[in-house]
Amino acid sequence: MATSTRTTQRTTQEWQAADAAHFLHPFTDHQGLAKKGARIIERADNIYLWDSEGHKILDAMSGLWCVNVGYGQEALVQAATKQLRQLPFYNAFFQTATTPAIELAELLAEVSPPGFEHVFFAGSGSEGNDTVVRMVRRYWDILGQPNRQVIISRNNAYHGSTMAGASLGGMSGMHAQGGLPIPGIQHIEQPYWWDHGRTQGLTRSEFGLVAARWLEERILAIGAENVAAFIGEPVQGAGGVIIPPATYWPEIQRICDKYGVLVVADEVICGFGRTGAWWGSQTMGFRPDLMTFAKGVTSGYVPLGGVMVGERIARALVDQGGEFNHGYTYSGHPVACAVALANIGLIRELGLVERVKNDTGPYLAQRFAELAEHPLVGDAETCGLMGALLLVKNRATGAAFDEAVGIGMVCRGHCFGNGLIMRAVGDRMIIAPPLVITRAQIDEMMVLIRRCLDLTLADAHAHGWLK
Ligand code: PXG
Repeated sequence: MATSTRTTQRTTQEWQAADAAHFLHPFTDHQGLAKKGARIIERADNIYLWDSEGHKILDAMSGLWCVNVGYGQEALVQAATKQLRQLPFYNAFFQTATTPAIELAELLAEVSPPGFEHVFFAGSGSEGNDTVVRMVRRYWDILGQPNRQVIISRNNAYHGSTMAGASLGGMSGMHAQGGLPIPGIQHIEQPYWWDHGRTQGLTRSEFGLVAARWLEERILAIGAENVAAFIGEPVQGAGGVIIPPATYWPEIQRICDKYGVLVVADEVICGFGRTGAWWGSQTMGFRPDLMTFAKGVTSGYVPLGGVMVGERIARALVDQGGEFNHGYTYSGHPVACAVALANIGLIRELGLVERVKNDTGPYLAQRFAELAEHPLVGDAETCGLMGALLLVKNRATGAAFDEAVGIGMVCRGHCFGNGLIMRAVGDRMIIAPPLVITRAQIDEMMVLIRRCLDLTLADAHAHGWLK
């Protein structure tokens, strides 16, 4: 078991006070947090975390969709320390390279679909998507079609929190702060059957085609000669694990091919085995031109992101483009690349992608189908090792709870109180456990989920929220 990494001995309250005094957290209302005090996480092993009060917590979110190989993997620790000693940093700008970056580029090409022979490294998913914006616009410049500027994305997409990432994303709360989106980015409706198809009386597969054709309508409205690319997460993660119908992505591909529009898969969550294939685009049946990655590439042990660059863009950049005036200090950071090499090696050695596809993914689907019978659950869906439970007031009609109830947050509170980390996105309770999770641990997770649903149901009865 890992030893504590704290530098000084303090009580939980002392940590919380120092946290409130100095640490501005991402996406956080700090007044609210200061009243409660942050939960201090001190150590982890496999799929479990321990907080500063000694509570053991089952981490059904893999940190933040990233710890694919689970915590405490010594191979990654060794890879980092070895590289830190040998060469902690060197850049890749001035006609130099480091060996871990070269080897990782080679390995990423190996685990990517045919036609992906090149990679551009960044430090995070957001930076990867900034690279995407610059690269697709540069591509069309090189091809002599500089008018192709517009990138089409979707409502409720998440593509990061930099100016470009937040603009590509379709989160209204993010657009409301800081004058976003930046010019040249447009959004169509998301392929969320429950909200946009079910109520129209469409089957899921009919709806998939309808939702894809919203893209065609938008391309025609803008003029195909002005459209650079379409970007989407194969399965929307932060938006609430929105799994599109199987008909959606192939139709998106057909439309993009028809109008010569580039396809970008944001694989930051779906990549590296999450859906039961190396890439979510493989599970969803489409062939992107670019794939953004981060998170699972290092299982979150150190930060790394980037973009897999498909053949037609790579050929334009390499053969015709001259210098592409873009890059980051940490593009190809040797320590991050060394950890990624060890991580991908471990994913292969443990057969995690196959395990998700053939064993734990189908098992999670089966266990989630049982949860669909719970009185609070209107819909239960999984894709590989991501899953969502939609909490509804009335299963027969699908009627939603009053927004003021915040049923998802009520349920999340019970999760926190019962040793389970599950996220609430609106009324959708979502999970994405580490890919090393076993069937027995899935059973253990199901006991906790069911307990939290039952406690939430009891609250709903007690407070009259079901009326
Ligand atoms: N694309 C996708 C699809 C993501 O999920 C990013 C890009 C940005 O990556 P970085 O490394 O810049 O954070 C993400 C990140 C949530 C949540 O609440 C999800 C993410 C980040 C923070 C919170 O589910 N995904």
